[in-house]
Amino acid sequence: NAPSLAVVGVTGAVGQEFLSVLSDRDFPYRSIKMLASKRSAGKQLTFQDRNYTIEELTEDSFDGVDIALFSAGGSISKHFGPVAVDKGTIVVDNSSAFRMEEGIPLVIPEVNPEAMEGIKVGMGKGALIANPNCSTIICLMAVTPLHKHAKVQRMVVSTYQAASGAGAAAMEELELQTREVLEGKPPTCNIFKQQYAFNLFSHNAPILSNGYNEEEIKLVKETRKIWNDKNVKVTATCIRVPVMRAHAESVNLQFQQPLDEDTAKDILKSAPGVVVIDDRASNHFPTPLEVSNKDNVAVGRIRRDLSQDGNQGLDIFVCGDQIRKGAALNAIQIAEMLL
Ligand code: 11C
Repeated sequence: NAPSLAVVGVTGAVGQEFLSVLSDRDFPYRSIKMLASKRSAGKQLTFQDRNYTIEELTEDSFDGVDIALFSAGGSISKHFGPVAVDKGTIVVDNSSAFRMEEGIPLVIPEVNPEAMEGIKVGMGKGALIANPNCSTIICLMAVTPLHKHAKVQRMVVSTYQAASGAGAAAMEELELQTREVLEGKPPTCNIFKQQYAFNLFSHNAPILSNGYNEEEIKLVKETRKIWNDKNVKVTATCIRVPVMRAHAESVNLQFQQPLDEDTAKDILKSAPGVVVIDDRASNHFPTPLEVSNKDNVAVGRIRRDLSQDGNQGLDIFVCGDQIRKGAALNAIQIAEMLL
């Protein structure tokens, strides 16, 4: 018996990607509700050759819904997530609202599927499962197979994050600004308060009193929760770069056990959802463009960290589609595990 679905935030960049991924993966469903804010309610949408009217998200939206995929921002999730769970719906939430809450699984299916063990459609009650932040997903897809082999003690991450992480409006602004700058006009700065095209800047998430921004702290805390390892040392610097939809991350690793380059490459070659692009002879390594609209996370620049003794450290470079594996695909893989 196929589940009934709801997509919350269906008009957003991730909401639209939910639909593409559901279609690409032939996700079974008996009905699907397209939910959004009042502003979009009444608009028409075609999905798999059927016309749908977008409905306004209300407290009654979840009657009879088995699985709801949420991507409408933290405050919508905070309010409507528990409403849906009370109705018996299993919510897969893409926002940061519940990620660090005790008892709520934070899941990357290739990494910690055991965290959502026992949560299934048909179990007779609702539940909430959180989708990690995109930077965390993309990083841990590549690092976890190495961590399982040699145990990461410390990880230093530097991100190069795409416009899509800030939503469809930010992607539009990047395109608009690029045109404006090329035409010699002043760039429109609505989403970001500074020029984005032909520039880069520190991630726009709020800065905390310790000098880190919230995006960086998500990488620290979510890694510890997903790996169930309170002691792993993580530090990050998150930067927004003028790229449309895929994040890149430079990751420096320090291991407890030695791990040489060749073994690391072999491990990564057989890791699910990971492809190795590491051709030193032709200087071909992962790029955001190459992974855009792709499911797999690409990893390359796999090399021994010369600043560490022996084989205790590695440097790698990772790229992944932010909207797909960083958000919609990961959420739908979680939903697949509910069936
Ligand atoms: C970005 N990762 O790339 C952010 C956006 O916690 O889900 C998503 C924020 C989140 O800007």
